[in-house]
Amino acid sequence: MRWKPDLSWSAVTPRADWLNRRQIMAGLATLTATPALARIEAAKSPLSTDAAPNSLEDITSYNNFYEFGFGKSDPAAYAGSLTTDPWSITIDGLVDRPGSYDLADVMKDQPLEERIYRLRCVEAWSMVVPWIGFELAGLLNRVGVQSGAKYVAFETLLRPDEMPGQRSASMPWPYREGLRLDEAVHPLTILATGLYGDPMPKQNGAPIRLVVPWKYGFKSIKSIVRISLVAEMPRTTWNELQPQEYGFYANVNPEVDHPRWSQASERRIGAGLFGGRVDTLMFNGYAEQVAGLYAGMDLRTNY
Ligand SMILES: Nc1nc2c(c(=O)[nH]1)N[C@H]1C(S)=C(S)[C@@H](COP(=O)(O)O)O[C@H]1N2
Ligand SMILES: [Mo]
Repeated sequence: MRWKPDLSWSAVTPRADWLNRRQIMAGLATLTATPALARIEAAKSPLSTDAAPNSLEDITSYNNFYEFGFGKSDPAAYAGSLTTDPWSITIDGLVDRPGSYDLADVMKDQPLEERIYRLRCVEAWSMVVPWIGFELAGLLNRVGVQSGAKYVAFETLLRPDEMPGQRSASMPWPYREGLRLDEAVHPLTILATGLYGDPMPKQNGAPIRLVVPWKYGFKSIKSIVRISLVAEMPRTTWNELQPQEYGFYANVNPEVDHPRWSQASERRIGAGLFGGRVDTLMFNGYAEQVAGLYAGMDLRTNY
């Protein structure tokens, strides 16, 4: 986002203040005790793009994860201190089986697939990422969605001890996002738990994050701890901060410019300073699969 918070946490909090001794020791222990990460078995999917994925280096060094700072390299520098095990997700609202589920339970019986998707940030840069994940629809089926549910709301972990950005009030925490129910159960919508065949790097939203490839990247909320089935359109972080700039739908649309910049093209990260500009595609190239979700809607007013 080009939106500037009035007070950036990094300007007021020297790193040493929040990286305390306990965290340093815990970090060292994990470093020495963790064996090589197990590779994840995942089936290939016809829903993957055949575009060349970005390098692991690009994907893990150029990130937006404001809980760790506003700079693109802040998440890689600071997310290492995030404890992602144990992890549980509260599933509540209009569901038959609400509760607090362990990550392993959330993933139980959900077939993991590799999904190579384009990721288009509203700031007009993009990447191609080989996610590992499962369809959100599978999880929603398992918990039983009740008939009054129209939307799905998501929340990121709130843990200022480990997420230094959350010590600044420049954004309302926790980060929140939401989807309409039909968007949430679309087969392209996944909960991703890894990429490049390994568990999710922390800067990319470990241990589990949403990926909705036809929407601007800010919809793809990271490090999820709550999923709520609700009747009304839920509040979402960027819409709340700048409603004229960030709508609830946030479908990638080259014809509807952001108030402060064009959305007609994008800079493909890693493609070099001069070679990297490509045209932005309607629904980020997924129009064939998702345009029907918006039949009859004015996409200029429902941006
Ligand atoms: N919790 C949380 N989720 C988030 C963000 C964030 O700041 N906090 N940034 C969003 C934005 S703007 C983008 S473009 C993508 C970036 O995902 P990546 O860093 O894995 O490329 O994550 C999205 N999810
Ligand atoms: Mo973004």
